[in-house]
Amino acid sequence: MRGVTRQSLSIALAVGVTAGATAGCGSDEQTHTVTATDFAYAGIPETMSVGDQLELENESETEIHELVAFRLADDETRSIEELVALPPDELLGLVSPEPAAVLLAAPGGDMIAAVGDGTFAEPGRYGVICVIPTGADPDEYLAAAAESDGPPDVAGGPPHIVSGMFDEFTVEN
Ligand SMILES: [Cu+2]
Repeated sequence: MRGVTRQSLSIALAVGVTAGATAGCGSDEQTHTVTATDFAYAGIPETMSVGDQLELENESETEIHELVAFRLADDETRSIEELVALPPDELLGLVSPEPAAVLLAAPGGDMIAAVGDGTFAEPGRYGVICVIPTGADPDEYLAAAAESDGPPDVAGGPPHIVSGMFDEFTVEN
């Protein structure tokens, strides 16, 4: 079941790899540094302004982490806790057709922007998830990612969301 979750999400995320976010044109954009640990995010603001940007730093010594951000429908009222507990196909449907951003960082490595650049141009509520397999080798993961159109299917345990690696934020005008 958990393996199915990871595979389904990988398929979903593969669709969005060529998408690019466009930076806003306002003058007050801020960059918010998000710190990833095993297994949580720190520094994701509850509310950001259109044009604000997230950047990812990884403080784990062993795990590669990612920040997959996807805009939720305007009529979506469920919390991110409820959404990540949904059956895999339903969570897949929320991330499709493409996430707004996919940022990756290996332990001690620089951020890699795989989808977008971490800038959010559209107001709304966003979910954030990390679906990297627990225990995946960072070098193997990045090498495989460079060869594929989306997150690779590498060996590992359940995706990090199972350990609580998810969050949400709102973007306002
Ligand atoms: Cu993670």
